[in-house]
Amino acid sequence: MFSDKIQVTRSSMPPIEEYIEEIKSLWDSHWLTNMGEKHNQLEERLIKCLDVPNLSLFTNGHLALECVVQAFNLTGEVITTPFTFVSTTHAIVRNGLKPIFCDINPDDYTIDTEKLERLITEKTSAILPVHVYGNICDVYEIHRIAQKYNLKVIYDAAHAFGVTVNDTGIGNFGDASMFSFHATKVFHTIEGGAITFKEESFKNKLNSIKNFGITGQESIEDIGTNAKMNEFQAAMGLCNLRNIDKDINSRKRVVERYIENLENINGIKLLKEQKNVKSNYAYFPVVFDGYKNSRDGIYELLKQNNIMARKYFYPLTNRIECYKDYFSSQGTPVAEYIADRVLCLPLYADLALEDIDRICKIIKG
Ligand code: T4K
Repeated sequence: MFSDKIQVTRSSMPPIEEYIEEIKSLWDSHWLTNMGEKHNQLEERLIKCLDVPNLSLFTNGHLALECVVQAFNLTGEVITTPFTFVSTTHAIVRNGLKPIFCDINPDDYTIDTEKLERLITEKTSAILPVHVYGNICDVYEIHRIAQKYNLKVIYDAAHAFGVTVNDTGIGNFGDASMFSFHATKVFHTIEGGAITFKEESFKNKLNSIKNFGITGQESIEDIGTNAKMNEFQAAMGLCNLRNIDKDINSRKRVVERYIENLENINGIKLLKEQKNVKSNYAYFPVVFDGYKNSRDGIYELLKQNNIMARKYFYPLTNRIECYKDYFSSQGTPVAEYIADRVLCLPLYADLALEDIDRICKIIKG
């Protein structure tokens, strides 16, 4: 039995002296929020790091998603997937729109583009796919479909910080992408998030919506909200960004160790590397399909040993309680199949390799 609990993840922390140094100037400026100096610095650095043309910071990923959906003035129906964190679906519904659930493909658990087109109706205004676990969607096929039907594309890229495809930052695809900088993410600002987007002029709209719709001291043009990132969050981001390459490399070593331990075992399905994609090693999902023990059995076994693996993403969002009378999960059988069998194993930069070996030993029985 492990003496200390091993959680599914653990926030990376910069050296405390580095954070203190970073926040010192706030005691001089007394400027703590509302698009301050650190906020603006972080925006500039993230534009470079993510290799995107435009970016706007938010207080968390969820509000970023809600705001970008609002900013595009979408109407009617938005096609998405239910194999995600509940935030994706809530962001659509809280904007008064109807989510239409498309199934996922069984290889990387992202939206199945072969099933997508038939869900488009005259009411569809956008597609909101999810780069789940940092696996990227078929961005080229989604682009083709969106062009054909004149639809907006907003990616939920909450898991995809730093991921590239064919050497292009993942935030360059679609009309906009949302990144989460929550404490549990590869890169974090305690709570936080960002929208990356194509059109430069869109920034004014996003900045207005995240700041109550205020566009000048005497003008309020949008029914906005308060979703601004404060200076302490931005300072944490500036520190964490200095260590991000090291962190992602450490995560890679963790993932490689899991693979060494768990590959080629009957009934255990691991994610395959995606072609031409640079991963960020955000999650380590394992699908137990025909294994000697079920997903729920392994979950309990690990828990008895103080290892807190998590069933991301079970239940599907079209099955959760608050939507049970609204949506059916009939149309997403692959998502349902995977949600019943998947378990995310602990993964963070400083997870000890011996701990991984012990976790795998428990799984292998
Ligand atoms: N879209 C997708 C696809 C997402 O996955 C998410 C967030 C969003 C949108 C929305 O973005 P944000 O608004 O969150 O920026 C966690 C996170 O809270 C959530 O951000 C994340 N997805 C989701 C997948 O996971 P829970 O309910 O599992 O969190 P919790 O509190 O159980 O934490 C999990 C483990 O993380 C803990 O056992 C230990 C560790 N942890 C947690 C916290 C809060 C830390 O090490 N430090 C911490 O401060 O949702």
